[in-house]
Amino acid sequence: MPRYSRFRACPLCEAICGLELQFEDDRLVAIRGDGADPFSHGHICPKGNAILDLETDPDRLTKPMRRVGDDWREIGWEEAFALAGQRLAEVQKQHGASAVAAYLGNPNVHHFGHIATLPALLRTIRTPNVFSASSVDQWPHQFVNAAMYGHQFLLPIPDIDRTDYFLMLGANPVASNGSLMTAPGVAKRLKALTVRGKLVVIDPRRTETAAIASEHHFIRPGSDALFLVAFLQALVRTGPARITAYGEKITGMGAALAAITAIDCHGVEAHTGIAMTTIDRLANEFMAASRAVAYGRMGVSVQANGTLCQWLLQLMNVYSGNLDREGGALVNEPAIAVTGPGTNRGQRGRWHSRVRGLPEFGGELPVAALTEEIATAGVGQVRALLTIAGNPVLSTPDGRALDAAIVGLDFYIAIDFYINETTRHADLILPPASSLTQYHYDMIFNAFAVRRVARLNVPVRERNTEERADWEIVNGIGAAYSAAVGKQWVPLLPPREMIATCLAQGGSGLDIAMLEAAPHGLDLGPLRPSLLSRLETESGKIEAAPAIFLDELDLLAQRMRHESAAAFSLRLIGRRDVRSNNSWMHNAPRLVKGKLRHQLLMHPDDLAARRIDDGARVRVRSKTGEIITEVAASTEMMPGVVCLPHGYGHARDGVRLARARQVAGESYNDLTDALAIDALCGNAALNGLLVEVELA
Ligand SMILES: Nc1nc2c(c(=O)[nH]1)N[C@H]1C(S)=C(S)[C@@H](COP(=O)(O)OP(=O)(O)OC[C@H]3O[C@@H](n4cnc5c(=O)[nH]c(N)nc54)[C@H](O)[C@@H]3O)O[C@H]1N2
Ligand SMILES: Nc1nc2c(c(=O)[nH]1)N[C@H]1C(S)=C(S)[C@@H](COP(=O)(O)OP(=O)(O)OC[C@H]3O[C@@H](n4cnc5c(=O)[nH]c(N)nc54)[C@H](O)[C@@H]3O)O[C@H]1N2
Ligand code: SF4
Ligand SMILES: [Mo]
Repeated sequence: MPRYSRFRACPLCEAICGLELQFEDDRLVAIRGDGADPFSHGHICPKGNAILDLETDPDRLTKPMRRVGDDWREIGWEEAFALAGQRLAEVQKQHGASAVAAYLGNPNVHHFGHIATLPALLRTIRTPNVFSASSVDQWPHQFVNAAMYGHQFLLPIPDIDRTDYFLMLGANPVASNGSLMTAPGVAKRLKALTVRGKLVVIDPRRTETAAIASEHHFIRPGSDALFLVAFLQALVRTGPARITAYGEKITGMGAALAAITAIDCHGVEAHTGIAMTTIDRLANEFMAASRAVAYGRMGVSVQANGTLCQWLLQLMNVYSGNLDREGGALVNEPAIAVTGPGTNRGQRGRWHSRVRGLPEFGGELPVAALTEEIATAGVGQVRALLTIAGNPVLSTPDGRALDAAIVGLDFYIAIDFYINETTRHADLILPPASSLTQYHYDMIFNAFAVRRVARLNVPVRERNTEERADWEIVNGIGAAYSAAVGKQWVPLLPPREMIATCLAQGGSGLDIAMLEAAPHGLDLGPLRPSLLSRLETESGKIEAAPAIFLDELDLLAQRMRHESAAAFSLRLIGRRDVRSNNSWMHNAPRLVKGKLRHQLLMHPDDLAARRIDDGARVRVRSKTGEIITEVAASTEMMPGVVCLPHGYGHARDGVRLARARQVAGESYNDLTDALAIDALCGNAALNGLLVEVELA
């Protein structure tokens, strides 16, 4: 049988690696990295290969499924769209617009057919109750960008290939392949950096990234804000701020530094685990490096001080003169613009959540408020739900409570191809065809990439006639809903047309024909300084000291004094593994075979203190809930800190994932607390959770 290859970027994580997909007839038979991709240079990880499993997964739905009691019945697409539109309209007619809520999961950002079409559907449904995985993830970054630079996506990205000094907090790109830093083959890039200069990792676990770093320091979970304050104070001691490069385009640096230097950092070692002498040395190195960058991700974002941490990290780059500078942190200039006129800047507080009064950000409410909006009776209560490519029961705080609340809904529609821990409760599931059958342009990750790149992904095979693509499903629901409420639905164009329009408006000079002529993608060169001319703040300047950040800094100092008196117990943090993808790829046989990856990691001294043996079954208890799982002794852990991956716990009634159900492990988010949020932006605080561990 003759084999032929088609080329396409991987849709599974932010690294957007080019893949070579080999077919025999219409059958996908092998996948390897695309050596001709000028950005990923042939890199591929085990998940990229697992696309083979996803494409042939017998549990993957291809037709709409309607719930009938405890069972499911296949129905036709037109019947499914009509039902969806009619039920959403009925619920809103009876209970008001906000009675319908939507939750958008992570894969939406990886599929043009979702990200480009969903805003129109959500506008038509007109609900204030829009939630997404962004508020269990990168809201602090978006929030800080909006406050300092005037747009949530004016995101400074570490110039990983040119920097000489990389200070990294709470990120493990060797496992996660990089986040808010699209850098395919990141391990190679980091190794090159450690030859040329220095990578310093600050993390409560000696991670895969820490293992290849020049230097690693344990830090007590949740104490990063104090570490960063101490770091900035140390920078100040090295000499004046190098901000002349920003000219008139910065304001508030004096106020920011005054507030930061006023904080008493004498307790920094007791609080963080890192000595002041170490911080001083690192700060001296950071200032002395010709090109340096500070960066923090999940570990410092998804915690109570997430926003403060992101602000302080920006200030470190500003202070050392490394913002908007080659080898420092630069904003990409993507071919499809995500900033500028007509884009979502990231406004805040235009409405508030009903129960807790949490402010909206960028058109969304914090997902930590979703359960209470469903479960609390009263005017405006959520009674119908639409989830799109998400699994909030496993991925959002206090998942068990959400699980219970969803059961009480009047109607629940899921756009997903799996019956997972969340969608098992749906009344209607609408499964999209494989994205390999659709045009795709990575709007978000081209914008967050460490180089200026562009790549159009064309369908590599036909979709089966009985299937519908994501954008067709959105159109189907939109049209049926509009008909039911007497509105006009303007059909959304197919992705190829939309991509062509977006490129034409993007002002990069690229058009779709040029991208079609470059099947492996285009490299447009390294990042360039552009932030200063693109600021969207009202002042037209970098706002170094937004008032709410200064207020929060005050509170931080107070909270720390309070906390040092509190009893110290174990703190729980998360982890990622190259063979996992949030909650949804444990049904892929090639990812879950071999060694177990779900265990709670704990330092041998902490085990010994509790007379627990390596491998024992343990009960992990938090204020919110408890789980029982296996423990593994690990000297990778900082004493006093335990570590559990999220996205496990599949063996629940009604979950139709045959392979995943056999994978051991429980859900991290059965322990987390929906009330624990980063007060500044409303992002969930999942890392650094206080827990107890005992023999089960
Ligand atoms: N404790 C803890 N919790 C966390 C995290 C953590 O580190 N610790 N991480 C958080 C982060 S960063 C994130 S992004 C979230 C993720 O949270 P979610 O987005 O809620 O969860 P996923 O596990 O990504 O689930 C994705 C769903 O999309 C479906 N899907 C996959 N591809 C497609 C597609 O092409 N179309 C459609 N329609 N559906 C598709 C899958 O079947 C799956 O049901 O989890 C968050 N939760
Ligand atoms: N293989 C794989 N890759 C993925 C994903 C996946 O599930 N699997 N998910 C994708 C998604 S949606 C995202 S958002 C990215 C996330 O990408 P990363 O942010 O790189 O991912 P994590 O591995 O969660 O890294 C968080 C690190 O923070 C540390 N940490 C926890 N608490 C603290 C703390 O209080 N302080 C400090 N300093 N560190 C702390 C943890 O030990 C961990 O090493 O990964 C993406 N890539
Ligand atoms: S690193 Fe990410 S983009 Fe690359 S192959 Fe793996 S999952 Fe796909
Ligand atoms: Mo994420």
